[in-house]
Amino acid sequence: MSLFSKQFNKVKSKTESVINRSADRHIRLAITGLSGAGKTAFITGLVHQLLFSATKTKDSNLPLWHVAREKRLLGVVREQQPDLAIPSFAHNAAMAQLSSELPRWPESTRNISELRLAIHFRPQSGVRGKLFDKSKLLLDIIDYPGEWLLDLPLLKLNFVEWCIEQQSRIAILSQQTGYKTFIEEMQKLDFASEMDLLVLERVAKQYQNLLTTSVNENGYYQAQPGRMLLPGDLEGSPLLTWFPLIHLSKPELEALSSRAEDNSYFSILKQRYKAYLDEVVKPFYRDHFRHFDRQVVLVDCLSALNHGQTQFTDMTQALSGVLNSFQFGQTNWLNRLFAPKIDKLLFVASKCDQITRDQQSNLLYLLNDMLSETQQLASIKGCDVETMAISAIKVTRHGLVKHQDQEVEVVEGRVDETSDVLRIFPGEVPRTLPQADFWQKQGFQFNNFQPPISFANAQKLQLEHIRLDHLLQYLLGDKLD
Ligand SMILES: Nc1nc2c(ncn2[C@@H]2O[C@H](COP(=O)(O)OP(=O)(O)OP(=O)(O)O)[C@@H](O)[C@H]2O)c(=O)[nH]1
Ligand SMILES: [Mg+2]
Repeated sequence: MSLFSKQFNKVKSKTESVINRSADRHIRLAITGLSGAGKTAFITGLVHQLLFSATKTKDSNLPLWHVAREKRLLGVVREQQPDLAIPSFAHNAAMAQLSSELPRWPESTRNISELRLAIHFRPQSGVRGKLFDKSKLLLDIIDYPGEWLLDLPLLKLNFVEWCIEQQSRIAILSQQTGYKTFIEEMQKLDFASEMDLLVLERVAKQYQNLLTTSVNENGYYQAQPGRMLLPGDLEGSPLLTWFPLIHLSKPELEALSSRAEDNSYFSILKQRYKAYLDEVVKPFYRDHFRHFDRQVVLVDCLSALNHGQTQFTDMTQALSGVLNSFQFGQTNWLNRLFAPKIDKLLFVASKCDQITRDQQSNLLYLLNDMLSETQQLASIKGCDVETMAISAIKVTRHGLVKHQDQEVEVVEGRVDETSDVLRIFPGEVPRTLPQADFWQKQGFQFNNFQPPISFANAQKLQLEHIRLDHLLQYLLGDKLD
């Protein structure tokens, strides 16, 4: 090697290490959404497309992703994740389920998980393009339950204020089985008296059951505290053994607050409420949320429509709750707590392969309408907000059938555990927030399709998607130029 090239390589590697250390070479991409929104399927599909597209020599399966279209993608590999204490995202297990004997969706997940990919690419232009023929972007993908974001408002409320606020949930809680027992038990108790641990645990369990039934069985979305739905390691711990006193008026609660002894039910509930905020809610924002660079929020509008009007309204409100966490420009107390740095926020209507092609733009309009209803988008400062409708793993086929001399769009897929394929017209997606008459007509049923039998035992499963390339260009395009 000549002296010149030695010198040049020295300069080059020095510069490379400087650039490597800059923020541009590393992205923490967080994926969230309420229970069942499609987070696990989304990450599985996205990672699959990334790993797969790097092996394609001919046409890219991600044509709208510039780095792939321009054939600058050199390789994508999984690397060791940076946070050793966070469970790894189970990508291989998810792929194994999709290609099992009877293909099925990956199982529901309960906790935060993470995975790191290294995207090797050829820079296109600019200083980096001139200096290097190869560059690397480290992409950390983090999956966490959206319910965790719904706990944020608790940080602004003390226990009494929170109990009063939870009274607005009585209409929904009272529809759940077990509500009568819960409320009667609370009415019998003197909350100023000495706490009996067994009673406290019993009533807390009843409250947790009300929340889980409302979400898992009756299609509601909001539940506080959010960890009661997905307790993970906290199951049964004092941090999750408490409940709101929704049967007491404000003066009654204030009187309790001033006279209750330290060992009373009231004081212990208050203490546990505070401990939950300090030991569960705040650490999430401090240790995780604060470090995210970009955020995807998945929204399953179709299931919410299936559930009905009150559930759909609940989902819109829950979305507003989720948006709260991103309004850092205005909420200074939040800024002090975790000074977030998210610069792109993407709301995604998921599972759009469940509807006919002509309805997909309606789905996007509907999501936009739900978000503008919350009137919070305008107050998100310093962060680019975008919306899209996608399918991370397309398991249906779209086609046309003749019906009374007209061509009608249909969706074909497997709707149950058998291998039968059905051809369905799922119905129309409303273009705007549905009005009362829409719910009376009920002209739709959006099915949960199963992965096709053709996935079974596939050696090299090649998944299809809808618009993941467009999504990748939005989320990563600027980092791969
Ligand atoms: N047709 C279709 N269905 C999807 C797609 N993504 C998710 N689904 C369906 O939605 C269900 C839930 O998806 P998950 O990925 O498990 O959702 P999640 O947000 O991770 O759910 P939790 O872990 O329970 O919070 C799946 O079991 C599928 O039935 C998609 O792209 N197309
Ligand atoms: Mg999941």
